[in-house]
Amino acid sequence: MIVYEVFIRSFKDGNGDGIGDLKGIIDSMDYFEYLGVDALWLTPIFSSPSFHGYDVADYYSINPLYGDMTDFENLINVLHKRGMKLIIDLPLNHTSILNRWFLERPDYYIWADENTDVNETRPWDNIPVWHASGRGYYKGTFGRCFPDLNYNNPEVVSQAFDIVRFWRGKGVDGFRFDAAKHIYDDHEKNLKFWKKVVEGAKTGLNVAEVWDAPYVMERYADVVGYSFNFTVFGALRKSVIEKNPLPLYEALLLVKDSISKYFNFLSNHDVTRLASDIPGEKERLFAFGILLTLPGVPVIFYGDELGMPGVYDPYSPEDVVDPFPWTEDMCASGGTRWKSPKFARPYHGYSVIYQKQNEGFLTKIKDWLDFRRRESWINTANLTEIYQNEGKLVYTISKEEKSIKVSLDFQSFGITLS
Ligand code: ACG
Repeated sequence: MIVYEVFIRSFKDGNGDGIGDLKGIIDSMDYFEYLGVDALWLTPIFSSPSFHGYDVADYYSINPLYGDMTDFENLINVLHKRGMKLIIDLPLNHTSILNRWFLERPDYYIWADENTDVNETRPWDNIPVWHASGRGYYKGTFGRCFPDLNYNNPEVVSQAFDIVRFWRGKGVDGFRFDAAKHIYDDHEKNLKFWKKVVEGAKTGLNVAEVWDAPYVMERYADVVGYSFNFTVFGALRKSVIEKNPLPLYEALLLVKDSISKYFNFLSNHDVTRLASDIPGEKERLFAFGILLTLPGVPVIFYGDELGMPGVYDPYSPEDVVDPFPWTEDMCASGGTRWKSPKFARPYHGYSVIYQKQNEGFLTKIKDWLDFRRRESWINTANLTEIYQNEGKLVYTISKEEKSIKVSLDFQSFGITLS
């Protein structure tokens, strides 16, 4: 199974307003089939005042810019008919400040009391967590517009369960649980919460977004089904950039026993795109080769298959979600134009059409995608016999009678399978 992350607003416009939408995704089925992906992960689809949608105004709605519930049901039907699955992104930690709960149900949110240090900041980047309002200070880990929900209130917990059941009832195959470690300030409590959520969702294909140490991510994977593999993500890039197998080798040793519980990835909407860190095509193809030979579920961030560049800037996060270049001019029907392309510019050879006609990166990566589709057993394979020396890294992937030895040469960027 291969998963493809679609940032809806930038992907394909189906109704001519220049904004990517659900109908546009339906219109893209042949492309997904060409790539050979088995599941889509859609970034949040709900009503929201932001371009990314991680601040939800109404969990039971479809953002009108992306379509309506009928479009959503159509999308599920079309995907399922083609044998593909749908994972939706669900940010349950916080809502939008415009969610009516924020006005009507203050008890659904977290308010400072006399013991609270309202100058508290996030441990990883010193951004303030508490925000002043006419009703006192409220908590918003991701900023003033993203008030955190209060999961010490049982009503909020049951709201979360209802939301998950509702979307499972619509036919979604699973969820990406956004910011999964932030629900409570305590992993044990979080794990209990997610266990119940997943039971309510009757399992499904679920993945926790927990950007943390490997042993932490692994615990969430055990409960939810999968975790994103931030360990391999960082190490893989470092190894390719530095032409040194050591970072990846060390990362693989840390995650090898649980590798099949991970969604492995090279980029996502929160980081600099692969092509901006690794501009060389040979090196990038090598990175894809590693991704597609590792057990677990490989995830491709839309546009990485074309070598779209994009440098992440937390103050301008839309830089990494440039419009998907279907055509070189980027303004043909279906192209999205809600923002000007900052990095993936027109007439630079990024488009699907250009690459198909000129044997671009897309056609080269296709060989690796086809390989992974043929060898789909790798998803649940074991990773063994990992060693490195003299600029090479070797590992074996095996399952029952099947086995492949993968030799990676970090000097020539060659991959040998035997
Ligand atoms: C998710 C989404 C993201 C979204 C939100 C909010 C959450 O993917 O798009 O933002 O709905 C933290 C959170 C994640 C969050 C990222 C952006 N991602 O935990 O849930 O921020 C450290 C911290 C992590 C932190 C990370 C960020 O521990 O918690 O992620 O830094 O850089 C090693 C360490 C590891 C450390 C890393 C990196 O791996 O083990 O602990 O992680 O190094 O140093 C949305 C929008 C944004 C908008 C935001 C408000 O997409 O544009 O700004 O909302």
